[in-house]
Amino acid sequence: MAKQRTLSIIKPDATERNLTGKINSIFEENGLRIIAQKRIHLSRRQAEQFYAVHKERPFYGELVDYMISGPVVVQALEGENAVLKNRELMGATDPAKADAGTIRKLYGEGIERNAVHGSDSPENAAAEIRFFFSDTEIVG
Ligand code: IDP
Ligand code: MG
Repeated sequence: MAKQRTLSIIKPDATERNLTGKINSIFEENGLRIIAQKRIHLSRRQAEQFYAVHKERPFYGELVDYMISGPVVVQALEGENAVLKNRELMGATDPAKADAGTIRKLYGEGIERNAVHGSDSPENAAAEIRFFFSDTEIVG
C-alpha cells in the first residue's frame, strides 16, 4: 500500500496535561511521520466548521465549547495506511471501550475529552489537512 496522509488533532484535554510529546512518540514509534504540525487556539467559527458534520448531534454545542477551551496541536501524519493506522492507535471514541495501549485508553478522560482526533477516511483526511495547512507548511 502506498503512503497515505491523515489529519490528527491533539485536543485541549491532552495539551492541558502536557501530553503532546507522549502522543507524538506513539505516532513515531508506529511508523507515522509528523510532516506538519502547529499549536493553535481554534476560533469558535473554525471549530464549528471543522465539526459541521456533527451539527445535528446533541453533543455538538458542548463539543465546540470543549475544542476551543484551550490550545490544540493540529498535525498531518504520513505513513503506510495512515488513516486506518492512526484510528487503530487512537482507539475507540469512548476511552472506556478503547483497547489497551491505545492513546484514548492511556490518556482519554471521557467520551468527549478523549485526547485526539483522527480523520476517518482518505477523502476526509485530504479535506481536513487542507482545512488547517497550506502546501508550503507540509514537508514530507
Ligand atoms: P471520533 O472522534 O472517534 O471519530 P465522532 O463520532 O466523529 O468520534 O465524534 C467526534 C467527537 O465528538 C469525539 O471524538 C468526541 O470528542 C465527541 N463525542 C462523540 N460522541 C460523543 C458523545 O456521545 N458525547 C459527548 N461527546 C461526544
Ligand atoms: Mg469522527
